[in-house]
Amino acid sequence: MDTDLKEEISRLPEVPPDAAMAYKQHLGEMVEKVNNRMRRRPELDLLIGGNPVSMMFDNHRNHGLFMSNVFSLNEYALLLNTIPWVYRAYTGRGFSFNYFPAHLQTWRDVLEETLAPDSAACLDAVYGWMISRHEKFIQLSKQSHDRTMEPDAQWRPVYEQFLQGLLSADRQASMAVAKKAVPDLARLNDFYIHVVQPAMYAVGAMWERGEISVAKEHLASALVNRVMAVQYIELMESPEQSKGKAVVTATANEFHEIGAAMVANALEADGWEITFLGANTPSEELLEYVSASGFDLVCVSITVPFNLESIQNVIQAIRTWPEGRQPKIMIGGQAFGGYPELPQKLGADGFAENPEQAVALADQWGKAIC
Ligand code: B12
Repeated sequence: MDTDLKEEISRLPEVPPDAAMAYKQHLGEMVEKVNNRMRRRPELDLLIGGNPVSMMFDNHRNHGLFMSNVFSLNEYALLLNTIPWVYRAYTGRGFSFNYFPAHLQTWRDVLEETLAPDSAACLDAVYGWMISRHEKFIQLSKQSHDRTMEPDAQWRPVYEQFLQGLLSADRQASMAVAKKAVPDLARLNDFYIHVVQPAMYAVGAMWERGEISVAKEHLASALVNRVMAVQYIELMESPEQSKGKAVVTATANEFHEIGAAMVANALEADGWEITFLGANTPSEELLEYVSASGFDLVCVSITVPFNLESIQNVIQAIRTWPEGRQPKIMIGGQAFGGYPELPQKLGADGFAENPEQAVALADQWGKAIC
């Protein structure tokens, strides 16, 4: 993280809860206004590099959600990784760097017009700061990608073959690599952490640079899901004795589910009774389900920072339950990369970086639960 920027954001005004709430409440309306103003700009085609206008609308929606999280959590550090990423991802697809100050200035105008002056003023200071650091964010966006993962030397050949299989849509080759590398459950977590995870990060980096299409990325995800399903069916055994009941899911609006599935499978292999809910479980539904079924452990995955607030809401709701009925809450996923203090700030009992750590932490808690 850039130290000068880190210093600067520490001086930005803290957003009062009512201003954060006003931003959230008016979000739909503000996105609409920003979309309408931006689409009318005569130089739009140049700004968005001839891309469909829906791609720009997507960014406005994601930007609004993200800023809403930044304001509600009062966590400006999130800006420092995310803004360079947004610059890189969109310019990789042909957007001009000039698009960013243009849309941020439009947000400023819309904020001023939509919110009460007090609320608008402190949020405006943050937007003003983002615009003033445009050149710096361009520079940062051109630096190395932070979302790649160097595979362990021992696993590199398997990783390379697996990645090749994914990129060339070769189902049989991917399956064969997985079968050979994971003859039994003991190798499963290593395969997840040293092969599948870096391979999917590489796929993501290629997508981010505009080197592969969304279709190719979808295909890689689908293949990984199939490989994991086959491994699950062939290798998973019923435990003799349950270590406890755990539910694993990705939070509301979170469509990334492969990491959560790995955690679910790793815990199940370790003897936990697992309910895996997959992606995008609405918070209210999750709370109802956990409350009705009496789980010992709730594991939630978050990849994109604009979904952080939803897990905070879930945690806060669980904390109001009678003590004996409160499950342990473990969180994980890429949204926490570079923010070690965030899981605690959100109120979770613990954070784990990967399935291996998740198993170790759950086992540590399990002893206390049982
Ligand atoms: C596949 C993919 C998708 C698929 C997901 C399909 C699926 N079935 O899961 C789809 C197409 C849905 C998708 C959508 C989007 N994606 Co996407 N996606 C990816 C990609 C290429 C791979 C994700 C993955 O499976 N990684 C592998 C897993 C194993 O890694 P992991 O999640 O980190 O999990 C490990 C740990 O974090 C941990 N862990 C994970 N969860 C948990 C939970 C607990 C409890 C614990 C203890 C541990 C733990 O354990 C895992 C194993 O070690 C990534 C690239 C990347 N870097 O991951 C981009 C990526 C995550 N996506 C990205 C983006 C931007 C998006 C979109 C916003 C794009 C858009 N404009 O619409 C949307 C978001 C939609 C939404 N609301 O969620 C960006 C995020 C950047 C950022 N700064 O936030 C990435 C990084 C791509 C990139 N390089 O730019 N995506």
